[in-house]
Amino acid sequence: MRKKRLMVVLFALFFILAVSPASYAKIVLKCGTSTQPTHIYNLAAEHFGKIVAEKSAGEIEVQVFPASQLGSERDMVEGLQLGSLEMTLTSTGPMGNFVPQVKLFNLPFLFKDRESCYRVLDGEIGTQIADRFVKVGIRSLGWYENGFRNITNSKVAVNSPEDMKGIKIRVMEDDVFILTMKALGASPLPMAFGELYTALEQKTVDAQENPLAVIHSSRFFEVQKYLAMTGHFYSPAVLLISEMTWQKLTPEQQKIVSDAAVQARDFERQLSLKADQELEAACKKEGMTVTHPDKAPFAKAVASVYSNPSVIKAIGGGNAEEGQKLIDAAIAAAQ
Ligand code: EAX
Repeated sequence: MRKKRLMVVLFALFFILAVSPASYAKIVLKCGTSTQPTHIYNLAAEHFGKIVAEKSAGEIEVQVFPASQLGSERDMVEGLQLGSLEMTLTSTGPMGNFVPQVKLFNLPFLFKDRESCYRVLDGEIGTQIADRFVKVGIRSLGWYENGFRNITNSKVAVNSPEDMKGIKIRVMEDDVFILTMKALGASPLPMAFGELYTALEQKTVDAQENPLAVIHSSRFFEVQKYLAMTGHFYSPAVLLISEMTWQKLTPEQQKIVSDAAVQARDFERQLSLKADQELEAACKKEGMTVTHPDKAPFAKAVASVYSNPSVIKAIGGGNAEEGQKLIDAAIAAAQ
């Protein structure tokens, strides 16, 4: 009899624990990135996690996994679609494979300065493109920043497009990047970021291009002698959450997550600006030879990318007319 009563009590206890709010399984949002732990993506993702933890009273925990531990940027976005990963902060490098309109932001020399980037990304064009992600199972929580990209290499001080002739350069996995480097006379090789350091070290490629924050945190100065401040692409980043994860959150939790994402975005953009102001000197200090080429001949050399029919069609999601409209609108808004 005693035993029976004990069983009933245990059962009741189990039931209470199973349904009471105190025993809600904590929500863990794993957030993967491709870059090193000290890179601005990871500092921002940690900051985002801190805000979310505070606002949710510990109910939601963000765990950051840097350095391609959870796969390449493309793998991670696929993980979001499958529901095997909750979040990622990624460049737009692989995003054109999911939503072709994103290729718009991969066009060289599209933006004049940071203000122009934010105007386009946070405005109508950026919002409309970000909204398309939901249809493919991912949701944008805001445009973050990777930064203006500069060229590093192990062969020659780059002062003009002519210096790029025959240089083997790693690019992100999108045809707009490939076409741009071909237009400069270089030999582009698309490759995931996680393989890049080794490829530079083993001289599989001579060159790569990335924002200063990536170049410095990845210690590319150990394997690259020359840095040319070309700023040829502005590289946005985007904080993404799996739509499956998003739909499991309550409206209150969704609000906490999306508000924190905006705060962390502003924080990250500040870090990115600071990186651009400080890291050129830091790379010099590490032994890099830095050049500041005139950008006009580079812009002229890559102008053909804008009139490439396959690029225009891709940006329009398979419709050339739509693509041209989007390009024209972006140019107008970016000026
Ligand atoms: O998102 O692949 C790249 O070069 C990216 O700039 C980097 O992974 C940060």
